Amino acid sequence: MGRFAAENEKTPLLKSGQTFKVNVQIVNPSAESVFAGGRVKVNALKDWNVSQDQDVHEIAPGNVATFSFDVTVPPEGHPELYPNRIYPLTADLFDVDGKRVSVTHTVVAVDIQKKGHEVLLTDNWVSANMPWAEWTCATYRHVSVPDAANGQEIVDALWTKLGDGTEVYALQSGDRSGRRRAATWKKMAEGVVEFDLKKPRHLTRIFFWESRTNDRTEAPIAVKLSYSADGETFSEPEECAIEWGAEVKDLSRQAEIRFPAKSARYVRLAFTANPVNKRKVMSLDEVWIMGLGE
Ligand SMILES: [Ca+2]
Repeated sequence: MGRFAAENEKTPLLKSGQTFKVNVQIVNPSAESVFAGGRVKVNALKDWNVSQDQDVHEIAPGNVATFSFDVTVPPEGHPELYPNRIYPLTADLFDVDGKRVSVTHTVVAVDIQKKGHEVLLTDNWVSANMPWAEWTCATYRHVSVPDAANGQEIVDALWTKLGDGTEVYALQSGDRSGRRRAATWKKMAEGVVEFDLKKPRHLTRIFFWESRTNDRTEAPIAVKLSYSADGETFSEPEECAIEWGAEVKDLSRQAEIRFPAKSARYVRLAFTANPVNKRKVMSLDEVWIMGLGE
């Protein structure tokens, strides 16, 4: 699971702001030599408080000396604390000359609640790697019906089928090089999709990623947002300009819209194509709907 760790009985699960004891044992494995002593130090990440290094006295052959340290987890809300992560602790042993002669390490986890924190709700391909994501089984569908007789078409590739049969399409999937993982509307002035978050959620923001193309005019220029609790009655559409960021990352740019405080299960997005695109193509790689964790 990469940098994520499931709860594990061998990994202490701590709370933010909590002070806990770390015992470091120093063993002299020699049958003859006395360890002449030195210092022992415990290290943790920045903003984790660790009690001072300690003097180590002589340790006779085969003997064990134990040292107790206090370590304090950063307070709740610290930006470096994430759910489902592990944090390292190391202990260094220095001899009387200050030379590091031994090191050991362990990891601890911190119980961080997602409740009330902004999380990604749309089960995008990045959700597995984002600490602030919550799996919702969100899906989306195309509301627009292309008029084939006039050359209109929607291209949206099925990327994968999950174990429960949920089909994942382009706006929720991709990879670093995946141009195919974009939805494309051809000869359509507007493209409407409707996300279903499976239950009403408190929404905070929405992020868009443009298609990985060199043609910047394929990106939509505006979106009309409307919301629903039941999928039948929608709020009046609110039009928002999509202001694409200046930075191009992996051939694409990102835009963000902040929702007014809003609770909804269904989010309808009506994208406006850029009229200057010569091929009458609009494409979009990814939609991330953010809301408060539960
Ligand atoms: Ca995509």
